[in-house]
Amino acid sequence: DLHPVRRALLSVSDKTGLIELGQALTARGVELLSTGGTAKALREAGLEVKDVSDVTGFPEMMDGRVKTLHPMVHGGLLALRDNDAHVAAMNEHGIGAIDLLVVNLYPFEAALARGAGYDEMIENIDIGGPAMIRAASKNHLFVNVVTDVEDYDALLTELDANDGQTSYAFRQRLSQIAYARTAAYDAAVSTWMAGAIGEETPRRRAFAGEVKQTLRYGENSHQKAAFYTDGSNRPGVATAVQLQGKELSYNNINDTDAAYELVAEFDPAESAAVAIIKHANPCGVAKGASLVEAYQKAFDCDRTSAFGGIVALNQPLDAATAAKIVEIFTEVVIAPGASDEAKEIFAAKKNLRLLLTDALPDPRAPITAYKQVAGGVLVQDKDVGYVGLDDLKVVTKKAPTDEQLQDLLFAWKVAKHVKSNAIVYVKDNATVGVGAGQMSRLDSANVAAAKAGRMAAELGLDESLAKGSAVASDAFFPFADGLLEAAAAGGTCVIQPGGSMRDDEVIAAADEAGLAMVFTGMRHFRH
Ligand code: 93A
Repeated sequence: DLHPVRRALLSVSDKTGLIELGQALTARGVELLSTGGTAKALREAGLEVKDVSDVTGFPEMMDGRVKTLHPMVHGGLLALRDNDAHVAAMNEHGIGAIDLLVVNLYPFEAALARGAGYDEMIENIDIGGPAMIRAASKNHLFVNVVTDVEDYDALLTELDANDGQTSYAFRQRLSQIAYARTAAYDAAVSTWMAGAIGEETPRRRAFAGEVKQTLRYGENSHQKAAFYTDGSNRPGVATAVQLQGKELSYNNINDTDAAYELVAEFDPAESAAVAIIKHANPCGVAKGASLVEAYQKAFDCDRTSAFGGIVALNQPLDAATAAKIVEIFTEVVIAPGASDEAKEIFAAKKNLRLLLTDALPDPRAPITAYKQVAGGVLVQDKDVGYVGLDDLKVVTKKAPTDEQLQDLLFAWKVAKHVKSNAIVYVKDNATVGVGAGQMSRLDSANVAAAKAGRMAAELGLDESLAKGSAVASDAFFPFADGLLEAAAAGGTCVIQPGGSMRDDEVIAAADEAGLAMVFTGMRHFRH
């Protein structure tokens, strides 16, 4: 199954490593063919190279739209070398076999990232490149196809190990990688178009992704895993720059994303905010007059869980906050920037990972979300639902005060980021109890209350942190029990979607308990 490489076609937009590869192939006696820009670069480096236009007998035309789309090229890539009829056709038409194709495509994703206009995006859609890649990939019985600069070395190693030949298994691997590349490329085009034409329903979407990082393992050590960017270049964990600390793990990335998307709900121009996350759920979220105050308040919600947590800030990390954070063990900190002084403080903590972005994630950006199920994939719009003061409907005799309204809306924003069933107690713009992921709403209310009580004891306070708190429930209370549990824990006002068959019962119970309650008309399930 070894097959020699005698003739190669090189056509690359990204010329990284091209000269070295051209030299290495020439040194191994491989004849080089190339398209315009690639040939020019090779020639300027003193290498001998034949123009594809000389092979096809056609000049590159129509602004380069037609360069390699020709039987002299595609016949050379697709012909089965052990098939008499194919060989006869090659001889009849003077088609030379191409044993190696090296292509990287027009930089569509880079054009997208820099926000190029419609016409420029269209011109960046490569046609000839993918056509050749697909042809070469199909014919991997004989042909090698390299689509990633990172694979140049592997190709040369394979050639040297096999006296200028490659193995079938090697060509199969290259082929598989190549199809992943063209699939991701077309997915990027389709995803871009969906946005460009305002097609917002998540129908007929392809997944566009490029491996950013091969992870050591997945959620557990026996699971293989990788981290993909989606080509959108949106601010967030996928595009953050890591300044220090060990490589991020799968769970780190998941938790960091949860933390950053939550904290981004709070406008940095209005106030500083901090979210601390454990196992993708917040164990403390707070706004503050300063970042360090917000951190302290978030930390005081659940100091036990905050240990080894992931911290997200909605403002650039400053020295005071950095000094406070390093007092306990923290896995990751992510922020929209950091001061030099803050960076210096972190530098002393080698294991602490610091991730910085230029901007916060946009909590309203329309994004498609995927979830795998056995035999299928569920696709939906990301939950970018937003509830403001004007959307609230007071349903109890008692109306919330302005301060209570602030806390209710704060609690609501947090609840959106807590796994259902979510119950969140908030006081003075800080969570004081979070009940996440229980199978009954009553249990979540209990968990949140228990945490608020335990933390109060730890802080040496006589009454639960939840005393006088605002309570958010991500979905309606189906019965009065959960609501009454929240009232018993110290809740004085409630925010919930409403819409239960028993709303009347629940409202009556709220009135009886002296609670003020508002309905949002929107729920935030998160499963
Ligand atoms: O415009 S194309 O779709 N038409 C083609 O026939 C074609 N053949 C190769 N683009 C085409 N290519 C692409 O040109 C390659 O995929 C590569 O990205 C680029 C290399 O052009 P140059 O060698 O002129 O820099």
